[in-house]
Amino acid sequence: MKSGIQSSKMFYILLSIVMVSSLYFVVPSVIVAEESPRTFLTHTGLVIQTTGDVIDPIGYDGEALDFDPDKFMKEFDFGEVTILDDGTVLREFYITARDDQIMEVSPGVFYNVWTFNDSVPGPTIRATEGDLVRIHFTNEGSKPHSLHFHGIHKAEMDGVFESIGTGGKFTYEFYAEPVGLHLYHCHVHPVEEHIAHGLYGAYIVDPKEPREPAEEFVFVLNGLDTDFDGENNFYAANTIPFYYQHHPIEININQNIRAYVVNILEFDAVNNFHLHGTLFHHYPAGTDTVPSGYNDMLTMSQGDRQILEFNYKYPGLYMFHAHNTEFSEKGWVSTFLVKENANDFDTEVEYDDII
Ligand SMILES: [Cu+2]
Repeated sequence: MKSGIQSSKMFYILLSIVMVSSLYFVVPSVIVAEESPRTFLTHTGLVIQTTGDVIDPIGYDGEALDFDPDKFMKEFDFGEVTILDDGTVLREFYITARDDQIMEVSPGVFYNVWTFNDSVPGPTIRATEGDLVRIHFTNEGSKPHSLHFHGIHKAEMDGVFESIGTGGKFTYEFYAEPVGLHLYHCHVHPVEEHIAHGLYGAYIVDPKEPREPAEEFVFVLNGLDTDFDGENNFYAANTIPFYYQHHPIEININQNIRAYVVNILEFDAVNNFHLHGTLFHHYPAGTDTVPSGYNDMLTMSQGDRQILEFNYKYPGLYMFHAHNTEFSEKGWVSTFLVKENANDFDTEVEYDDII
């Protein structure tokens, strides 16, 4: 009898263990939520706490920063123009580096961005071949920074061996050459850290004879390592994951589109760009007048850039994204909304012209 009571006690004890254990599978989030945030030392030396990909900005007291990808993709900085005595066009730009700001890069995800002119990417610098480019650089950050431009220039203007300390200034000067799509970025060691935090931008040198008219967009392909483990948690065109998926870029059918695509993605060896519903002619670094191919896919390593020219034959919503599915599912997915333009369907006029 006694052993019978003990057996039933054991049964109920085992049953209650099984029931409590099964709750883990019913409400695992409750259990995960009880994990204590882990403490990390960030690149900037701040101590922050996080339970995973989402950074709780404890410890950040930097200025909050907003970024508008729609504005960025169509905004070009042509500088302040002066015509010199010999007829040369001088373009002066003012770029300030900071490393103390935070940006909500995705809902609830805060990231300590390092910025050129309060923006990630920095402003798209634009000049015409042969212009004299003068860049007044100021470092208002807590770490040394520099500006390294791709293109043709003197060694002392390369921004690699002379890092500019806190409060320092440096004037970079060079002629805009060659024609094409280039980039600039901070080149202070460890470069990986300075690029991963956002110190880069696009640099366009237009030919003296302008390219054909087109609607122009800049897409800087980048990523965000929000938990500082040396891998990207998010990927994007123009910094904000999934932005152009939720805010389609509106264009018209048969409208000529020119996209300036720069890959600055840190930590991953290659990035890529895939366009749906049409194909593009592409110009590597934009330096040649003859396209290198007609394709809907581009594969680019870090620092690679391409000018793409295309148009859409049919209206509708079309994706463009990384064909690397990990990247697209973590934010590098965008859309064009192609609208009908009545003027493009005036076939009667075309018919009359042929007659
Ligand atoms: Cu830097």
